[in-house]
Amino acid sequence: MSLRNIIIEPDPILREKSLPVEKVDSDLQKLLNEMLETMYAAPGIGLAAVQVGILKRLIVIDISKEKEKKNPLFLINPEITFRSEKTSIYEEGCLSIPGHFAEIERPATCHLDYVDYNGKKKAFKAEGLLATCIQHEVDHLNGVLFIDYLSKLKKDMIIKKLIKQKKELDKVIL
Ligand code: GNR
Ligand code: NI
Repeated sequence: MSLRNIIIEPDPILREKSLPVEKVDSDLQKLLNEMLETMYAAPGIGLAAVQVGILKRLIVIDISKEKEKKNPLFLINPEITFRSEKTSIYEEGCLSIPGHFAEIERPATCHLDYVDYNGKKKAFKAEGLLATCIQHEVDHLNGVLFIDYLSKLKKDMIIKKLIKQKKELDKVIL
């Protein structure tokens, strides 16, 4: 099992729209498993394929707490079919925007159609942190990041810091 590298903003790949998956085969399942291990290692509660440089509509999520049993979700071609009027606010972070967090308001509940790990069409209703996480991940598949919901001033400040961090990293590696 190999871990994948997580792409950090700013990177044009993160702004691309991911493409639907045509079929679920063992290569795709291997990628999903590597995404899950990469997410657990980070650690994070969700990961979209684009964050490891693959423009496919694939998401892994596990919002279980440390002491609880793991509860991985593999979501292929996820489509949000309903968003509630009622909203909720969560402090969001993103593995592609390390070290930055912000309160983001989103629909409190959503309904999701998707294809599961075995290629079967499924649907469920989500609320709470799961609903927020699903919307955060589906945004990734459309090239959207949580900082896009902040004021231009806050967003620019975060991007500036990320660019600086990348430059510092380059120095260390050289
Ligand atoms: O690890 C993550 N935590 C998180 C917290 C609140 C709302 C969304 C998330 S997703 C994030 C991992 C990530 O970047 N997924 O794309
Ligand atoms: Ni993210």
